[in-house]
Amino acid sequence: MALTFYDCTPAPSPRRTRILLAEKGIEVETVQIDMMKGEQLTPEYRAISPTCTIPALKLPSGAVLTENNAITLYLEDAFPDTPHMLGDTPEERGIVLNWSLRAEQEGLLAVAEAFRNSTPGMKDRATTGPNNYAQIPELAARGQARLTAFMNMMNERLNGREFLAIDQFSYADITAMVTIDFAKWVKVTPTDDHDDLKRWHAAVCARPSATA
Ligand SMILES: N[C@@H](CCC(=O)N[C@@H](CS)C(=O)NCC(=O)O)C(=O)O
Repeated sequence: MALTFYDCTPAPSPRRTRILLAEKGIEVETVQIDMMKGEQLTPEYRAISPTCTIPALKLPSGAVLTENNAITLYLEDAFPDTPHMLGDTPEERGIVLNWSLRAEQEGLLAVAEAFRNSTPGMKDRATTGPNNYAQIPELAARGQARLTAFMNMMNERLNGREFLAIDQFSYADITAMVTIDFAKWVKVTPTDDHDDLKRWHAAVCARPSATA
């Protein structure tokens, strides 16, 4: 089954897809989209992904998924014999998605808010997508504050737990791991108080998929 994955190696969002693919052992054809050259905004890529974002996954039918959450749901159902990244029961699926969405909304988007509103190279690119928006410095400060709250929340959640959502590695761990690594871009790392967060992060980073 031919799947085409639109990737950009240095960027955090397609890394979520790469880790998922590696954990599940799914082969895809990969096309690199160079964001440093603005390739995500070209008419050619816009015809594939109108959101002008990476990742995107083209399915055998020609349909294109532009959201990690949709890509994960699709791959989980289309390849049921590969390791389950959303758990094994309806309850686990709900819990995994719940925690992945929390990591995305409270963590990943906080880093993006801090990064995109403070980085000189992102001037007028404060959001992704086809339209340009000016930076708002206050949003950079808010993103930093939200990120600190996220790390505290994660540390608390991981107390006495091996994984973020359920008793096995899941999509929630992928989203959260990518978020903690992305936070380095805005110079935020777990502190000495974050023992459980650091233990969990070291363990998930030791998995072979982390280097995908
Ligand atoms: N909804 C997407 C968001 C993807 C996203 O924000 N990707 C970034 C790279 S990490 C992007 O495409 N940026 C394009 C830009 O900055 O113009 C997902 O999580 O799958």
